[in-house]
Amino acid sequence: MDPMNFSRRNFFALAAASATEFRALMAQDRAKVGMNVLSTRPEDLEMPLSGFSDYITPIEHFFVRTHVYVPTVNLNEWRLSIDGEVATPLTLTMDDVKKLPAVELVSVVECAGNGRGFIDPPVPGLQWTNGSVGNAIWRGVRLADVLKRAGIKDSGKEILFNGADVPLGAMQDFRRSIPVKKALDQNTLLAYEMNGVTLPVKHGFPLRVVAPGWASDSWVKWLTNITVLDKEFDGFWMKNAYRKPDHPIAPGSAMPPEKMIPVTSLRVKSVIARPVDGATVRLGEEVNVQGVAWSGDKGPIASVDVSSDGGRTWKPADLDPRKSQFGWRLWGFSFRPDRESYYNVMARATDASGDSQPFTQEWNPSGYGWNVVQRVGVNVVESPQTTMQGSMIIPAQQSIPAGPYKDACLTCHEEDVIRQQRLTRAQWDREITKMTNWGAPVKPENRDSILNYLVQQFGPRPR
Ligand code: HEC
Ligand SMILES: Nc1nc2c(c(=O)[nH]1)N[C@H]1C(S)=C(S)[C@@H](COP(=O)(O)O)O[C@H]1N2
Ligand SMILES: [Mo]
Repeated sequence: MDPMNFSRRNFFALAAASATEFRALMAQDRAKVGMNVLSTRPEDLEMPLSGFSDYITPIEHFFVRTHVYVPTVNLNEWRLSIDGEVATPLTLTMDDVKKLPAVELVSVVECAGNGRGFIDPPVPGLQWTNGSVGNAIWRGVRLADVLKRAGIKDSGKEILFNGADVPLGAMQDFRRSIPVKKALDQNTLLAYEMNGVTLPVKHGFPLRVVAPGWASDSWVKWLTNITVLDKEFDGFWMKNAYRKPDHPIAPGSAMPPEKMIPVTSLRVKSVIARPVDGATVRLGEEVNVQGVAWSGDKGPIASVDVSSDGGRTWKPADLDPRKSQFGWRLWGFSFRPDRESYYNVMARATDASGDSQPFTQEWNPSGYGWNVVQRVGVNVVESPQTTMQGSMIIPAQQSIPAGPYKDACLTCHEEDVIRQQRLTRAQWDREITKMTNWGAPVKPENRDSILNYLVQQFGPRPR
């Protein structure tokens, strides 16, 4: 299998579909600004910390997560099909969809892997820090209304979604299913607008699933097919990816996917937008701590507490009046340091069920669900010199030697996704197997040298 042929095939498929319309659609999207680029191709973009000062995240700061390249969708040809365990299979145009009652809601969308970059020992995957999350206004129709028109049979248990994106190489198509109960929830939508504009191409034009309170792997973009199944979908993206143990396991150990449970609800969490870690403040000035908090199925944010002394004492933050069941809540807290010192500022959110953020994370093999209490250091001094900026550092691009590694690993994506990893030999060995299964042309006689190179260049962090 030659992955160049695969990527070329995808490229020509795109080009042939309607290059002009695609370019026009992309041009109508707001350009992304100031994002952390985790992968250029397929595109994965992280929102900077400053984005946590907005109640509604502007599209130019909204994170992007794509497993493969963004597909072209021509609205005139686009159809939504509903089939499987239904009384009446349907094929809908966008006009048909828009005839159903329109519903609008504010909801956080957060990637299950948000915060993976903090997990220790490190695990493979995009090394997100805080910003694979955003809060948007979604407008669309209730999935329940669409399903009612088709009529779910008694045998229908799970709703499977597929989008127009095309897999790379031999990887499986990105498809996800959710239980009927979640699908029929009145807040589960099929959205065609985001923040008052047509759903942008990168966010799933023309239609995407909105599953409020759940991690965004279930929020399928570029939706084209809904299939009612009599059981959970058994493809790779349900049975291998997006699963975690249902109990703590030893850090660094592996667990077979069938022993793990699917990622569903988000966990209560808060992020400090400012001050940034390492900021310097003049003695006598107020320190304004500000951020957002959100939660999942267990109920909205009830309170956020802030500590300025490393967790010894806590005081409640002020909550912004703007709130909704699934949106995030802005909060603020000020204190006036009374001496020169390094202040460890922490924020801890609690949801309506009484769940609070943990102080240490239960490790899991794919690094899902990070919600540890965040800490930022604030240096209070008489006369400040400079302000440090805290941000994730991806080492600068080095020149990549021609050879088996380049040929096998740098066709579908760039080296950026590889460079951010810090993995053991065993973890790199599993990554090579995963990529080989997806069609990476790793010749058996080169496998060892590729593995050695990866371990040498991108091995575990020194302890
Ligand atoms: C056939 C195309 C293809 C080839 C060739 C390929 N990859 Fe990938 N790789 C992907 C795709 C697609 C993703 C993104 C998957 C996602 O976003 O979930 C990816 C993601 C990754 C990641 C991020 C972690 C993860 O598992 O998602 C690493 C690390 C990686 N590849 C390493 C490699 C290495 C090392 C090689 C060479 C042995 C290689 N890739 C060759 C398709 C490929
Ligand atoms: N069709 C399709 N839908 C998808 C994905 C994808 O790769 N293909 N990625 C999912 C994941 S893992 C995330 S985190 C969200 C990201 O949504 P966003 O790019 O609009 O922020 O889309 C989800 N929906
Ligand atoms: Mo995700």
